[in-house]
Amino acid sequence: MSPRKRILSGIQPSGTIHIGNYFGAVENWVRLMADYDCFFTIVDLHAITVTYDPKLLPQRVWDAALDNMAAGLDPARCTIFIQSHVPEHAELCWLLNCVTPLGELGRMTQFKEKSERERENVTAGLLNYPILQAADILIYKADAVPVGEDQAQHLEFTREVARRFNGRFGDYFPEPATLIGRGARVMGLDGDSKMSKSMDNFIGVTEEPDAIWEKLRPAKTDEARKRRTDPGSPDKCNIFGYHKLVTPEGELREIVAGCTGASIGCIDCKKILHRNLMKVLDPIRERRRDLALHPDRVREALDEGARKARAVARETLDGAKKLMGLL
Ligand code: AQP
Repeated sequence: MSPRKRILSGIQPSGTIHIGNYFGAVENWVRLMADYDCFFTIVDLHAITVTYDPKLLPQRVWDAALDNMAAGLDPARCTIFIQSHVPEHAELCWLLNCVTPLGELGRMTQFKEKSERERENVTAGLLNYPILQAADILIYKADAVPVGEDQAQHLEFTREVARRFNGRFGDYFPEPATLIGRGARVMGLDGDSKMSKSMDNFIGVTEEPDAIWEKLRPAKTDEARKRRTDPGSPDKCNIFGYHKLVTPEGELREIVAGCTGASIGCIDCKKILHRNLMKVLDPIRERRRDLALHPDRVREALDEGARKARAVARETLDGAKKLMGLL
C-alpha cells in the first residue's frame, strides 16, 4: 500500500476563527483528514510579524486551538501543533532566506496590504512572512496545501522557493499543489472586501446565535432592493453568497424565486440564512464549550502534535542542511 499523501495548512491565532476561515479552509481540512496524512499548525510565529500584544498572544493561541478542534480537527486523525513548538520551521526559514531573491517579497499582495496598515512598524519579519510559510510547508514535504484563494499567491511563491532550492542543491522538496476550499473567497459583512478579522467584517464561528443575528440583520444586501416590494438579483447580493454555503438546493431555488419576485424581503431571507448557518455552527459552539472544560485534553493533543511534527521536521531539515554543505 502506498503511503498517504501529506498536507499541511496553518491558521493565525488572531482571535476567533470566522466563517471565511471555516468555509475557505477548515471545513476542507476536516474532510481531507480521511484521505491524507494531515499536519495543521497554529502559526504564532506569523502572528508576531505585525503589531501585537504579548500579553494577549497566549490566550489567542489557546483560542485558536480550541476553535479548530471544535470545528472538527481531531487529534486522533491529524497532527495539530503550535508552530513555535517546532523550532525547525524557523531554522529552515533561515536556509530558504538564503535562496530567495529580495525583489519577489516586496511584490506579495499581503505584504503590500499589511505594510500599508502597519506603516509605523514594517518589520523584516513581515517581508519574510512568505519564506516562513514556505518553510512551514516544505519542512513536511507536503504534497498539497488546502487554503482559501487569498493564499494562492503565497503558494505559488512556495513552489518557486522549492524550485530554486532544488535547482541549486539537487531535487529535494516536492512542489506542493494548492487545494482551494468550497468558500474560496468568503466576503465580509460589508460586502466590499474579503471576510477578515482585521477588517472587523466577520461572523465568528463560535459566536452566540443572537450576536450573529445582530451582525446579519443590518448587513448589506442587493442595493436595488430599497423597498420590500423591489425585486432583487441574488447574484448581486452578499447574503446570497452565504446562502450558497449553507442552504440546501431546494430552499436556494425558493430564495431565488422569492427575491427576484419580491415575495420575500431581505430580513426574511436573512432569517432563513441565520437558521441554516446555526445548523452548522451550533455543534461547533457546543464542542468548544466541552473542550474548554477539559483543557488537559487540548494540552496533551498539542504536545503530542509537536512531538510528531518535530520528528518529521528534524529529518527534512537535516537533509536540507547536508545538501547546502553545512557540517
Ligand atoms: N474570507 C476568506 N474566505 C476564504 N478563505 C479565507 N481564509 C481567510 N479568510 C478567508 C483562509 O483561512 C485560512 C486561515 O487563514 P489565516 O489564519 O491566514 O487568516 P487570515 O487570512 O489571516 O484571516 P484574516 O481574518 O484575514 O486575518 P487578518 O485580518 O488578521 O489578516 C487560510 O487558508 C486562508 O486562505
